[in-house]
Amino acid sequence: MFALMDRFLKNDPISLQNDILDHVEYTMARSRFSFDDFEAYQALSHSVRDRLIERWHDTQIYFKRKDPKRIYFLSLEFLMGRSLSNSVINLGIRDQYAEALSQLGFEFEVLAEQEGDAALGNGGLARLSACQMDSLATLDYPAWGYGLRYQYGLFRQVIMDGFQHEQPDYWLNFGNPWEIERIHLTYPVKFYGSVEDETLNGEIYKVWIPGEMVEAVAYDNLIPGYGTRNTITLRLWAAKPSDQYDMESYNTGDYINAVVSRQKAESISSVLYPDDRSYQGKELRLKQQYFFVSASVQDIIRRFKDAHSNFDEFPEKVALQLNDTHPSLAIVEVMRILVDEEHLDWNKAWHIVCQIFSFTTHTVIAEGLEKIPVDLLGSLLPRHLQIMYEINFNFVEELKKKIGLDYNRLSRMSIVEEGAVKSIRSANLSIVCSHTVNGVSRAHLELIKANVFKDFYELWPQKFQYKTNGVTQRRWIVVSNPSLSSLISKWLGTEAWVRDVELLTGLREYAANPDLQLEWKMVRKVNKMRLAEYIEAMSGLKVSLDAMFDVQIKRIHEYKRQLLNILGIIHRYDCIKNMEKSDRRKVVPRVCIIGGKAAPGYEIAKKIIKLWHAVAEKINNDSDVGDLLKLVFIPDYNVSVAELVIPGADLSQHISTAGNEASGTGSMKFLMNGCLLLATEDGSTVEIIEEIGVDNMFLFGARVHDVPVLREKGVDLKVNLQFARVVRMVRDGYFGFKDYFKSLCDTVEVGKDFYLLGSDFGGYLEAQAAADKTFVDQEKWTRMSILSTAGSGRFSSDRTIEDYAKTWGIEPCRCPF
Ligand code: 26Q
Repeated sequence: MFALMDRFLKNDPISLQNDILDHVEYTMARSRFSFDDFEAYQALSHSVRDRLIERWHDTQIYFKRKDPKRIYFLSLEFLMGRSLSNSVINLGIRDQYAEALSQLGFEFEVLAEQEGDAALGNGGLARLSACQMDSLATLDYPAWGYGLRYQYGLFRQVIMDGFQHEQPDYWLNFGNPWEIERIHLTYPVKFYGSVEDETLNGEIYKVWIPGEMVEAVAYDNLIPGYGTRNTITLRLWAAKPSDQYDMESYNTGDYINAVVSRQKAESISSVLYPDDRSYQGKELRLKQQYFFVSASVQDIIRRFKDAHSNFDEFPEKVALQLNDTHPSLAIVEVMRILVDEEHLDWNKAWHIVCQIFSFTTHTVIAEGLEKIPVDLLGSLLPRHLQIMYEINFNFVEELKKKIGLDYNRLSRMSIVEEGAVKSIRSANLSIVCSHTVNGVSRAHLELIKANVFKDFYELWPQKFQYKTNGVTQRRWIVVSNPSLSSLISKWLGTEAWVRDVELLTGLREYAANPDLQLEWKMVRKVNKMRLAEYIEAMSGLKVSLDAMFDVQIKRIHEYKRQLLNILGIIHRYDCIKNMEKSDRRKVVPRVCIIGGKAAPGYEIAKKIIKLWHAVAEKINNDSDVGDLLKLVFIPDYNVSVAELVIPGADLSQHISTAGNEASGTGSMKFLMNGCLLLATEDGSTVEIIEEIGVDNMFLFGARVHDVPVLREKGVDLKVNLQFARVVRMVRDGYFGFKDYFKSLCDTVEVGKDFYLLGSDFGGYLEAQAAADKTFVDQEKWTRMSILSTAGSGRFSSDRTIEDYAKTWGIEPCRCPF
């Protein structure tokens, strides 16, 4: 054993330096005497990767030996962001690397900036998957993530004349040191074709004769835990042409066309779909879903069969988590393999399936639920459609026994939706076949119980649970805000909070301590400075550090109400303009920062982006205003931009119309960093209020139960003069582009204001005024800021994962070396 231990890579600065130089020379094929920052970053990454591989091997061998029940997390999206800093921090060797590099004349932080983001996801759901992988590794759970290795991640956002333009994200162009290509780890994935009967030993089985076959190749991304040797796998699949299947086409003599058509296989994993429900029913999207699900399920069953011969043990060894309905075909794929390929009796296979799946929904509204047209499914996956019909037939028969012949209810609950376009309801399939249905916050569970899944809740109340989302404090404090991290450790006298985040509550007793307050303010100021430098480098705009940095960063969506933010800013501007010059001294200066992408086909969201720019153009160039109000748009918002912006924010806005945000996780990152929240009582905010108290944030707006009443009643604009006035300014072309903004203004007219901007406007302005008033009292503000961080522990993804672990029935399996 000791001889083996000796083989481990060493982590002292000299050994690290030698490793980096070896990678410069032998991996990058550059001279060790001359290499630039990017080459240094690549060599550094390879040296880190070597260390990850060592731990990963040990972990995988240990898991194999112990054979615990495993959790397989299936998600079509993972927003991992950058890997370098996170990896070295979790490995516990950041300082050693920094020293090694400084002796070579490089700065760790500068090299870390060379890395591009892995943006294989849209927003909340995808970043949640990434945070949960970090927690699964840190908490020693035997877990695998499965997803798709898109060649192009989420589109890059470029702003031209204030308009959003989309460009492809060529994230793999400069290589990706963080993945391990496993060319021999492949599975065939079938499409199209027909289903035939085959008789074997007197039994009739279904056989799917495919019309097309592609190969799924595994790319492993290693996820290190913090404070543990455990390192788990995020396995992403890429599509490649299949060798075996295509031999035929070469024999036809048309060699060139055969090669070209084979290359089409790769398009399956080529591009991530932006979050836009109008993309539903697209064949490529369905192909992506099945491709990744089929490869993952084959891999999971192969691993099970390596150690077991009896499928009765499957539920004791395997748990599958469906991240929204996107991977719901996994249910049918498991059924298909068990029945058609493993030749299990249908009832036995069904019994197994019902014990292994747990489903999480991230949606609030019925329109957001996924549907697959039956025609499309029948052509692409003929056998799966048959299996779905059979599952549905059995389900509806059982249901009739329970609820009788209530045809309206039966048709609402059916997996198959009859209608103009006959479709499969992925959510119904997922609910019927999963042992647990999870909401992402307490309020979200209440909503789905009362609305979208009411029928199912009444049938199976025990299936419905919630696991409030969380974010990892490793990335969102330690990596992104190292100075706050050190300050917290200093005052708590320990770094243990990095694994045991509840310890942050220990800060509460020092919240009013002048020494901590002083140091806290210093750290926050330095972070603001970093953000101000970024803003200046990006836009040329100089912002004052004395101003309140007020931030709203998230996907642009009507329900998230970036428009409310803009209209509030117009009101503020209007007030400043109409004020006596002498009164302007009393105005609390603000830098209003917004960032986020609009789905390419979402016209209104794109108009919101343009309106921001039009308003910014006017206000930022108005000499009456000066430093009192500045507007900044951060283009191409992504994970690494968030890491920079969040620590520098004083105030952040989470202002969705109540009942629309399933959870929201951005708020949790701001909370951890001591940023005060201005928010509505929506999603997880309700639980944040319980942790930090109403007095520690700025709340406003209609509550969930008020919303239907207000929508019905509408708001009298004669009463709400302020709102009418600011909308009119936009309508009248005060900021230009009068015709272009007309349809946007129409969305908030009386009777059409679905997201209730008009009725919430007064409360919004009051909450903003309360924030101004508090900001002037820096002692109070800093106390609230410390209490925010102190109360953020419940919103760690470590807690979320502990909650899920109970549902999945898994135990930690800690690699002992
Ligand atoms: C659907 C059809 C076709 C193509 C793409 C899609 C698609 C892709 C992504 C639909 C939805 C998504 C993502 C949804 C999402 O991120 N939801 C958010 O999930 C967070 C984590 O639970 C919550 O905090 C947010 O409230 C929720 O909006």
